[in-house]
Amino acid sequence: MRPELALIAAAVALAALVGCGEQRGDATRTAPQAVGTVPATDPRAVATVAVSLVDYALDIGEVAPRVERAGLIAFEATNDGLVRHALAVDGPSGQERTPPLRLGERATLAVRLPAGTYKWYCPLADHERRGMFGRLRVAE
Ligand SMILES: [Cu+2]
Repeated sequence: MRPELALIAAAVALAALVGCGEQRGDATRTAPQAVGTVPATDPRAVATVAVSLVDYALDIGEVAPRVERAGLIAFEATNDGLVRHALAVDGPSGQERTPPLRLGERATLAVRLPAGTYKWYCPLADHERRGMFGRLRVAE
């Protein structure tokens, strides 16, 4: 009787070990990383830049905006103008932009930016030429 019980106990222990191994395997799987528009409260964002879109300028309250840290940056754009506007950032992988926003509408654009200087602007109609553009320095 006793040797049989010991054998059963060993089998149970082995099953538990195998079970643990499978759990470890599941835990190491990584979820796909989302890029683009994410909620403003995204904990992955290293910085948030609030910008007001007006007719016809990007109003951030600074002449040469600078973001202290490189990484995922959340741009919170609010249209405070009378016509439709959007916010675009030319990042390392091309243009990232919000949808067109009406007066009072707001969108958050998350862009992963290494250290450098980037152009941001309103991509609608001739708004960039009319003054809706600027340079954004990141960790420089
Ligand atoms: Cu515009």
